[in-house]
Amino acid sequence: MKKTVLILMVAILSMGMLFAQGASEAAAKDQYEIIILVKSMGNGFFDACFKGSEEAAAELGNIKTTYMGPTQATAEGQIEIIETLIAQKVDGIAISANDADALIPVTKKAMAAGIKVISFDSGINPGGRIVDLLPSGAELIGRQQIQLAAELTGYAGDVAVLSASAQATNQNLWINWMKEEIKDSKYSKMKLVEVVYGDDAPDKSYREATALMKKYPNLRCIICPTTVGLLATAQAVKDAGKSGVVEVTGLGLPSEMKGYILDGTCRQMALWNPIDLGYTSTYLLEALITGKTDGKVGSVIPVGRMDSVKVESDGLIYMSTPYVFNKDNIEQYAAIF
Ligand code: RAM
Repeated sequence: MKKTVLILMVAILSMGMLFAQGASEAAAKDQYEIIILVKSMGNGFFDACFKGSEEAAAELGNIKTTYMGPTQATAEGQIEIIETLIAQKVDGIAISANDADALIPVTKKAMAAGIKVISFDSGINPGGRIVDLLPSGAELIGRQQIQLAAELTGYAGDVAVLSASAQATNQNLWINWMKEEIKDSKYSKMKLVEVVYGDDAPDKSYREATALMKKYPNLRCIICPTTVGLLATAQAVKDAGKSGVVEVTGLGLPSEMKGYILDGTCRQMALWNPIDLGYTSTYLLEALITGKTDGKVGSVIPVGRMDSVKVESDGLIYMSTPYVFNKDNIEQYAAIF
């Protein structure tokens, strides 16, 4: 009887050891495969994010990073890609989400399969990712967009917003804060007439900007909280011969917008460093995959040359404040991103 118990115990113990060994083997691969899954391909902002991811991967030495995204900025396109990544058993995915909720079932499935999932730039709601890396607080970004427009228009006139897709998490949060900011009495002579969506597609954004100018003959400013929308709008306004009549501002890539900043079509705009965003996302994924962190609220996670980040409530991580670009500093930044 005693002997049977002993044999059973030995068997259970060695099974446990086997499992433990299996787990530690899985955690100690030479190279981990991560994916930077963006809203859509062909967007210079995300190209810069991926540059940062490659930089981090080279520093870390144990990460192979791959750049992916649908052709159009839709949740469906991203869901399809995530399904294939689950089948491929990648180790981690950093997603700039086309929808805060629609991706949750598939990212939950990925996490249940052992894949570390984070969102960056445009978030997935809690439950669908471990942490969400934000460039800055949404309030700061949104309020600043109205302030930039007010300075350009002398605090007066009709303004419109040309956004990315209607479901984009990040733009929608920023636009909500823009609507809050413009309620302040100092903007009483400014009116937000409409929000339109260019879907982060250059041609659709151009058409929407042109339509806004036709629909609102007294339009004084178009605010574009999207790098794709801003570039297309600057083009549309310039082509319409309305530079200086319809002011253009928003969030823009210095390298793409330099010409329009210098010719006065877009006299000021804001953005953060997308290279740093991709770099930090990659460090975060590596730390989660190798078990250096569990990403729980309160964790402080080292992120290479970006020092460290702290996980705040709801798993949110904030980077720094956006830069403001104008003709005096654009050349310097255009050379970087
Ligand atoms: C576009 C994308 C991205 C956003 C930037 C500002 O490139 O919509 O998500 O962060 O603009």
